[in-house]
Formats: sequence, structure tokens, C-alpha cells
Amino acid sequence: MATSTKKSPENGQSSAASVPASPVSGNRIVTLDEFIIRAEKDFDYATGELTGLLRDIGVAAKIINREVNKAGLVNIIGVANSGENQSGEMQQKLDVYANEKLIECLKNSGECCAIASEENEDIIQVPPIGSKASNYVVMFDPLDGSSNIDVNVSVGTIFAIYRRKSDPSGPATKEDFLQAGTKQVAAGYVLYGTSTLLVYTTGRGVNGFTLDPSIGEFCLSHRNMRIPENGSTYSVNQGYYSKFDLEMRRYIDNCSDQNYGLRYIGSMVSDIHRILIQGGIFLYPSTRKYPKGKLRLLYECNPLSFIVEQAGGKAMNTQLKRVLEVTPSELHQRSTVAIGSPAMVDELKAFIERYSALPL
Ligand code: AHM
Ligand code: MG
Repeated sequence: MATSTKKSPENGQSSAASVPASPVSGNRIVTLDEFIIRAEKDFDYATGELTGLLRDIGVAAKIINREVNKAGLVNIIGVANSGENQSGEMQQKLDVYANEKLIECLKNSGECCAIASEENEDIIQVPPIGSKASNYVVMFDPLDGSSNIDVNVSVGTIFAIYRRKSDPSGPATKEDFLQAGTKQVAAGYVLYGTSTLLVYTTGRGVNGFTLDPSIGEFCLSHRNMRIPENGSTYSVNQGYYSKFDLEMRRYIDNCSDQNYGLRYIGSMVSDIHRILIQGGIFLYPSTRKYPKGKLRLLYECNPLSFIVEQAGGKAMNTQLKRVLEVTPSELHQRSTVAIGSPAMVDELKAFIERYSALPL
């Protein structure tokens, strides 16, 4: 039976397992919108803003999904060499398109006061609509793994929502975005895969919704997701093996010795989604090219760590610090990361402690 933990907006997170107190019943279809509205009732201080933001992101995800799905058709249905085609926008790179759509959807409703995107150097102010001052900021990676689009491999959108720290009567500031991941009020991802899925958490467990193209709605399909305690696959770009630190090479050797399977899609959302369902560990350690790791703390590591922790998993960087407790100093800060089944993250931790030459 579902449990309820009433919370103020200041402490947007609780321990993992709770689901909305207003349960959704039986086999009937529960849409994302319905689920969000029901869940909102469990927050004492809910004003509808967070609900509105999640709905905006859901709408943008449907638009992005439509374009991603026909990406291979661009050259067929576009007007040859004219620079234009029937949608006008399809010839843009899809990550630029996804970025614009998310910004547009969020600006239209005015439910957030500012946006930060992996695609934009600086924060984007969202002008208030009427007298409504918003309390939230949103950050996202609009199309993660976009280099995979050309070869028809799954890509994803990742997002995180925080309460602003600055005075709501003035413009948002960079400090509103430079908050530790523990301050996330909500986070999620959209996976444009064999089917399109939206998975999100508001700090009270994780739920997933599959897009039913026949009705154009995300429908609850993965209720209260829990990551397996252990797994038998590891996910890392093993091509960089010789560029990894000793402790990481020893851990990978151990994975091989133990006959763990190697699964690496090269789209973080897809790799994390598989691990959430089947168990396993995802790694992006430092390499010679990316000494601080490749992935972005704000747009990739924090939201996916929040989701995995809420599903019962663990997420740390290779300095063994919990990812969500790192206080960012830059919008586009990179981080090393190890995310996944708790037993596997603990096993990696033991290897790092044993083999690391660096003081931890
Ligand atoms: P992107 O945001 O430029 O798409 O880069 C992030 C992606 C992740 O989805 C994926 O895990 C990683 O880059 C793959 O990197 P690599 O090709 O170095 O293994
Ligand atoms: Mg990315």
C-alpha cells in the first residue's frame, strides 16, 4: 500500500520507497498528467508550479519524440537544397531543435524563472507571465547521446528542477543553479527508444510512463521502480581502458574475471535505464582527455543519480563522494561517475580504496 510523507518545499527529498498516497488503481490507464496531479495533493505546500513544470516537460518530450522518430526521413521529405522543408525546423540539428522546444515550452507557461541547458553557455531568464513570480529553475540536457541519432540508436532528454535561492521578486542568478544535487525537487529523463519512456522522481520513489502513440499520452507503465541490489553487467567505454587510472583498470579486470557482461550503448540515459531495470553499474571515470570526467554534473550526473538513489541505488564520483553532495562551482562542471546497483557501487568503492594511489 502506498505511503505518504508530507514535506515542505525546502526539503524536497525523502527516503526512497514512498509513492503517492493517492494510489492509482487496477488496470485502467493512468496518464502522466493524472498521476502528477494526484501526487501534487501529497505536498502540503504545493502551488501547482511543479505540476505545471512536469507537464511542460512532458509536452516538449512529445514534440521532440515526433522529430527524433522521423530523423531518418529528413532528406526524403525535405525540399532538396532549398534550405527549407515542410516543418522549417527539421533541418536543424536535432539537439538544437530539442533545446529550442524545451525552452519554448517552459517559457510559454512561465512556471519557472530561469533555465540552464547543456547547449547554452549562460542561464536563460524566463520573463514572468503577468504578476506570477516563479520559485523554480530548470536545467536539462535536451538530447543526450545525440551523436547516436545518425545510426538510429536511442537518445534521451535529462532534466532537473530546483527551488530558486534568490529573491523571487528579482531575476534568477547563477547561484540558483549552483546547488548540490540533494536540493533537487524533481528530476527525470525521457528515453527515445524502442518505445518512448518518461521516468521521473520528486524524491518519493521513481515512476515510469510509456508514450502511447495512439492517444498521444504518457501512460503509467513502471510503478515504483526499484533497482536490483546487485547485477551482472558493467557499462563503461572500455576502449579507454589504457587511459584509466590503475584502480579502475583493476576493477574492470575483476568484472571480466567474474564473467560480468559488458553493455555500453554510449547513450547515458539508455545505459542507466537498463541498469535501473536489470541491475548493473555505469562508469565514466577520468581519462587523459577528460581528467575530471566527461559527463556534466548539473545536466547528467545529478538528475540520474537522484533517480537511481530514489530507486534504491547508489551514485558516487571516483573520489568516493556521493554525487548529490558535491556543491557545483560552474554551470558546465564535469564529474566522474559510478552509478548503479548498491552492491556493485560498494564493490567498486572497495577497489578504489585498495588500489588508489591518490589520497582520498
Ligand atoms: P553528449 O551530452 O555530448 O551527448 O555526451 C554524453 C554522452 C553520454 O550519453 C554517454 O554516456 C557518453 O557521452 C559517451 O561518451 P563516450 O563516447 O566517450 O563513451
Ligand atoms: Mg549529454
